[in-house]
Amino acid sequence: MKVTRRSVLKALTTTMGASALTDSLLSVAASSAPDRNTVIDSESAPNAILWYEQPAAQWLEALPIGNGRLGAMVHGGMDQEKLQLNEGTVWAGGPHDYDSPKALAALPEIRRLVFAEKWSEAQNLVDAKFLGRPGGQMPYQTVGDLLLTFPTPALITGYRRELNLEEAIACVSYTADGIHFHREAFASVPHQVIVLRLTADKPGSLSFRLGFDSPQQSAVSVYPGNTLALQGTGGSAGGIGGAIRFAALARILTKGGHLHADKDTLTIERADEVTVLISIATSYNDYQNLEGDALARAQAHLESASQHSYTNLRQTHLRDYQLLFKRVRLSLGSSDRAATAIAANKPTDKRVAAFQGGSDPQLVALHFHYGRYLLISSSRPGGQPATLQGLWNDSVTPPWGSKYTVNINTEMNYWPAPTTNLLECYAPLFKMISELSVAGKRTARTLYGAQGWVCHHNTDIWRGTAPVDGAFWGMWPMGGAWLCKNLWDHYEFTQDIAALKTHYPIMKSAALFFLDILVEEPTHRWLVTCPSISPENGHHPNASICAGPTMDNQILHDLFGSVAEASRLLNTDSEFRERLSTARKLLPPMQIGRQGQLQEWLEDWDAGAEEVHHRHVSHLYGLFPSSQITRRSTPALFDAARRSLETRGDMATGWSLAWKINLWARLEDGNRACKLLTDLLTPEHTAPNLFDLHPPFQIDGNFGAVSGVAEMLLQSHVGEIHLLPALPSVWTTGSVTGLRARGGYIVDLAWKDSSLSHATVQASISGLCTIRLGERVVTFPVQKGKHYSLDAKLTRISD
Ligand code: FUC
Repeated sequence: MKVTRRSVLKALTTTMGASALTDSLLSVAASSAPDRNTVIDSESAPNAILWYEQPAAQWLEALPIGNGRLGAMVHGGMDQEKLQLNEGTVWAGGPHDYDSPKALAALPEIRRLVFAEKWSEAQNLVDAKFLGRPGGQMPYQTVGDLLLTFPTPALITGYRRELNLEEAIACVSYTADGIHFHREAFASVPHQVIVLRLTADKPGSLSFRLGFDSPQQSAVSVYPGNTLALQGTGGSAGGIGGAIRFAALARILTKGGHLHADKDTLTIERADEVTVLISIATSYNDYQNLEGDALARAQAHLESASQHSYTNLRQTHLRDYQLLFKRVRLSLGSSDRAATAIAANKPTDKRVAAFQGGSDPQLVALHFHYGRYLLISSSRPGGQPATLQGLWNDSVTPPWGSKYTVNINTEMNYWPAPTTNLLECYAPLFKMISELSVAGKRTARTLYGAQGWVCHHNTDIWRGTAPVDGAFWGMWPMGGAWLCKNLWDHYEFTQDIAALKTHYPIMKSAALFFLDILVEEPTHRWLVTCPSISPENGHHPNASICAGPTMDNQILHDLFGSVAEASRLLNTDSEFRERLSTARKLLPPMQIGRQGQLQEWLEDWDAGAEEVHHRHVSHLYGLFPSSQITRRSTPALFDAARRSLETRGDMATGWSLAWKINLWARLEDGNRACKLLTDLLTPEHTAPNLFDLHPPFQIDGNFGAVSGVAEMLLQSHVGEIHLLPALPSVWTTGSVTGLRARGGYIVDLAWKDSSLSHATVQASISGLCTIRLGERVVTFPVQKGKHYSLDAKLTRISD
């Protein structure tokens, strides 16, 4: 289909949800297109399609689809199609209490050893008495593969495999022996099934055998109604028996052809069209209860989806998905149109292989849209939060258990949720935080004799909250406190006081824990955590354990501050608010060390630390995601943070690069942020399917990079909306629509020749709006629901 750019944009406005592209921005965006009258091919729009000329030879080339609960990696083979399947509650183990009964008695001695600087002895004692039982948590696991085996064709031409981010549909098409075949697959939220559709341009051409394969303890059988069933149990790990039961059903619906069943396969011959509906469910009710009937649940979804035509399933899926996806549009234009056109017309794997920054800004835009696609596909109300691999994992023993590492990785997964207008995707995270606030109460009581709740550096589907993986990595009591920042962010971005009221008891209980466990350090009498670590970094050889690392103090500054502010907004708990503000004043201040750096620990140990280039940049939490360090309010700390970041160096694993993109954006250095984005998009850190590589695959880098791009274009953490705070010089022309800013705003903006050309702000509450562009700042009153358009000098051009 040939359409003009303007008609594409116009069409988008009709389906957009909370954000609307205004007519004036529409004209700006349209006029910033290479040529207003140029006809572009919507089917190959380079910012929204990943495509390949060959089937996936390995998992990191396959294309992910997901509905937040069901996930599949589509391989697109010609002899055999493989859909590697996931369901978000298929985990190893079962409900379990990890807390060590020996911990509390050992706590005074651990603290004494830390303050006496006997770090090895303190770590050994944590390992012996304080660590979880077992000392590691349970992994997220694959369900298995659905395999479609086709007769081997003699001659294949015109193969193309793609993932269309506008539609959340993965397609495969080719011509075999003169017949054109097409397959498409999507995961539906409204119908809770994965749908695979096969067609050919000649009737009677579709023949294949359908089977399951799984590494789990499982069995395959044939059910009435052309349905194949895989039923099994999640694995055992760390001495905990596998308790989750799952059922995966695949039903074949055909037009024409013959179907027959063997013991564990279904064979279809000479059909005109085939739809395969895949339904998976488990016995998981919640983290303590596995009494659900997996098969009955899977059958219910299958029966209900079977009542709908393929067209109807597809349309319902599109409506649901596009409501979220189309809220945000990013175009980064090009400084060299000819080069971009050539780069953007290449298959995605070849673009990654050739990527060198300025040469293909549209790949950056594609990566941004893909990151939003991955969040929409892996985190939806009713499902589990995005794990280290989102929803997609082909193993029963994935790296780091593909679980939740809450000393950076899970938080990073959700950085783009508010800024890129995907607040609904927060829902599974908020449910998990709520469950952790219950499970973590037991850990607070058992390990610390404290009130409130705690979660250390990892959690799993069983909501383990005790320290795990060894004292050096796991003795960090701040995971729950950091997660609470997301609850406060939600309020800051939405001003939703009703949601804050729901979240407040969880935040308050997290703060209560720290009021109980903070201790006075002997030198300055500051209130500190002890024992703790600055995540995963040793301040001396083999020693990470310490008291009051900078990150802990920064997180507590935020937690105490946000709980106090929430109690004021909700007009409750005035005495508790007083306790919090007294304790907050006694937290250690951020300190600048001998190299002019922001100190990572209470003592100036940075220069002698075990790894000066360590991937974690924990003490820079104060710069991002927090806003305790800013250019205009804390200039000395701002310079010190930059010094620390420079000393750490650029090169690191995927998620660390992604964090640094956000940090350089907050340092208002767009070119440096862009340099790191370029590093992240090269094959060392980005797989052919654009999954971020730790290596191996970890999705946090995808999400962190989306957040980084948003921070380069728009910031809102100091009570003002800062437009284009870190625009790199290679992004000379571009536009973005639908980003969210704190204070309840939605912002569209466009720029040309590296300067703002136009912005639109939509207010969700009435009040005063402050906007910054460079050194220019304007403030004006806004009314709920109204749009305000500004020109290149921030002059209002219409209300
Ligand atoms: C933390 C990081 C590792 C990895 C793991 C999942 O432990 O230090 O690099 O990302 O989480």
